[in-house]
Amino acid sequence: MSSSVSIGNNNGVAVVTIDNPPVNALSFHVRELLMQALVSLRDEPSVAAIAITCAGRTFVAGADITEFGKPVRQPDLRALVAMLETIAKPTVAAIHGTALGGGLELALGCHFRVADTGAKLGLPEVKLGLLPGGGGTVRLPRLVGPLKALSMIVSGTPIVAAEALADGLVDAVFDGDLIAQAVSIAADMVAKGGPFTPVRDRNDRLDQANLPAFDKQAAALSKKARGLEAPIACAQSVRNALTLPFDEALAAERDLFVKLVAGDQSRAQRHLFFAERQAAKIAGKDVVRRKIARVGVIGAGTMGGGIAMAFANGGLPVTLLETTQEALQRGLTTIDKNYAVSAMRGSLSEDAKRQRLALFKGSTDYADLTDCDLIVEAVFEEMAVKKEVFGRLDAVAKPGAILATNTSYLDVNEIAASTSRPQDLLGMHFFSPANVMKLLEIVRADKTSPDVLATIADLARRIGKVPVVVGVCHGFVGNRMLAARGSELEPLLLEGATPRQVDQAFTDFGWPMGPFQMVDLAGLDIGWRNRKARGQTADIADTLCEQGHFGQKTGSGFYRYEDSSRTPLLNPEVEALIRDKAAGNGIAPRTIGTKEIIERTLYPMINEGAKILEEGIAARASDIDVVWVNGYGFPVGKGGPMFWASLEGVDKIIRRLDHWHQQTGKDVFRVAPLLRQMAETGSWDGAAG
Ligand code: 3H9
Repeated sequence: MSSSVSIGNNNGVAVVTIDNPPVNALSFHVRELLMQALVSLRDEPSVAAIAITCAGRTFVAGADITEFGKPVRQPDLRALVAMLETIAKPTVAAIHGTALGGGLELALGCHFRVADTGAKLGLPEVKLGLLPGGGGTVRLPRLVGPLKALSMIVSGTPIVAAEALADGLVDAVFDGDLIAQAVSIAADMVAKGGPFTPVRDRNDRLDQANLPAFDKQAAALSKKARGLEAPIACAQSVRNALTLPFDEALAAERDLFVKLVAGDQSRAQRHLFFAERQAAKIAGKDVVRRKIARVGVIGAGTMGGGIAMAFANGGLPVTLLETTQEALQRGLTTIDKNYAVSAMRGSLSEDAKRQRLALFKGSTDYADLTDCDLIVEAVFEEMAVKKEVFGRLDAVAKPGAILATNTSYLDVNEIAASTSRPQDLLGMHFFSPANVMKLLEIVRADKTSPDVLATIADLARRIGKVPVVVGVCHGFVGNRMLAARGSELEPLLLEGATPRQVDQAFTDFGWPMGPFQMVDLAGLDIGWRNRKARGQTADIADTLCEQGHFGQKTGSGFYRYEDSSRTPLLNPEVEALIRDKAAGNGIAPRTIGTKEIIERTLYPMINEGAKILEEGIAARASDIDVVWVNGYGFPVGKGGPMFWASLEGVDKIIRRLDHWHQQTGKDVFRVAPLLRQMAETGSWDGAAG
């Protein structure tokens, strides 16, 4: 038999091993061979029991995602699991690594499941815009109960082996030789004698009395779905397990799966799955990475503190540097408080909190950075200040240390040129709060060496970030496109829209918040400072700043905030200011619809994305999508701006941009040649990068 499925025999217990690197996905050839193997073992008198296990680093991590959207080739996963359940001999799944999606569904077809202590088990299909389509929604509740199944399936978050044991998902957890343990359990079951009940027939945890509690939890989870169909379908399907006979619930799960897998949302989320992995691949696989054992962070403010926490969360020791003892103490106290809050909320154990805090070393002396392999600067956003910092670093950092700037806008080439080692310098643009936000823009300067880029991309994944390499320009990928997105916001207000209406259009689209809420949260002063530095103005926002309205931190911005609450309230003064400014500019207010708000903000942003690709600032359109979904909350169900452009229709986008360009002459509406090419060829290829 082919090496992707092999059979061994251990005193009457057949051991079926799946070997389909890298993650043992259930591709067609694996399903076909597995089916043949199981049928032959079912009918083979000398085999008393069957154990299913995997070679390599993990148990089956799911169906093969690359097969979705193509015609299904039989046997499909459902047929495989149904076949497993016809076997009267005891069947045992031996789980190491991750049993995810179709992998866990396969294991649910077995009578017993045993796991390695380090194993994780889950049904993450929802993250791909799907629901478990191999019977997971109807079998899992039979083992762990409907409430637990609901939370696992709607969140998609895997649980660890110990939790799986406590919940009844696995029957035993072992350290050491897992296969030997699985064989031993199978042999014990043979000795004990059957019949063995398949999971489909275990109904004791499906108590109808749980329905009200279930519906309450499902309603709470659905509220958070923000327009995504998959979480709702997941909840519905688990409910079916509780209210319908097994076969009917299974058929309903299938129908929901078929609908979701063909839909735009799942296509978008699958696109993002591969886009994130693609973005993390830096050219030059064979490049030798530098060793990063200790990190230095300069600046213990909000950004520096968050960056330091991000490294500590990834298990790296951090030296945190400030100019004064007081500033350092303030920064360390904030870090302490942040971890205390996580511990209080239960997302971090007391032990883990202590371990993380033990990784911090504070200092006010640059000489203490000499043992750092990477030093990240997070000081005030001004070129002169940055240059001074790097001048000092140049003098103390050890040879080969990587130097990084966390600038959001400044020219990284200019910063690199101010050191004697530009090949070791790059940008690491974290997003606030840096310990939470997943995006890391890695800014490649002209002289950054390939091994520095590759080292930082690997490090980013090690600390749980999603890295994207970008080139040098004002604002890199994210903030440059953010400026394009914002270019029509004030004109929209002057023409008659309100901040609330614009924000509502954004949240209806699926953004977590609208642009005016966002600017109130971040502080209007940040954009004001930026505009002043570039000689730009914004009629309304500048006036608000001149009057001291910086947003949430001052209790008023585009909205009002009462008693340090974060709830945005209508601000009649701002509405009056807008009407005043409009009158001053001779603009008569008109009714502006949601569609116009979305088009005038998102189309220029896509156009800017095309320009960014032309210039080689981003290497792929999918990299831009990864930036926007992970750094700015672009709705995952729409796949990022460049993916969404295709859904929206590139022709239509161009027509509108051309029209606005003719009307206003604004550069932001000048259609990028690559956007026109995209309309003709359906591909973003041909970008400079
Ligand atoms: C499902 O099961 C549906 C069923 O309910 C119903 C069916 C009818 N397929 O992430 P990594 C590739 S839906 C194809 O870098 P890690 C990945 O693209 C599925 N390919 O490694 C990458 O390729 P490359 C439910 C897959 O160690 C390589 O493997 N399951 C799949 O950081 C390494 O991946 C999931 O959603 C796949 N299923 O993380 C689990 N998975 O090297 C999805 C991975 O060419 N997978 N690849 O770039 C994961 O979460 C992570 O890959 C895992 C390993 C945690 C397993």
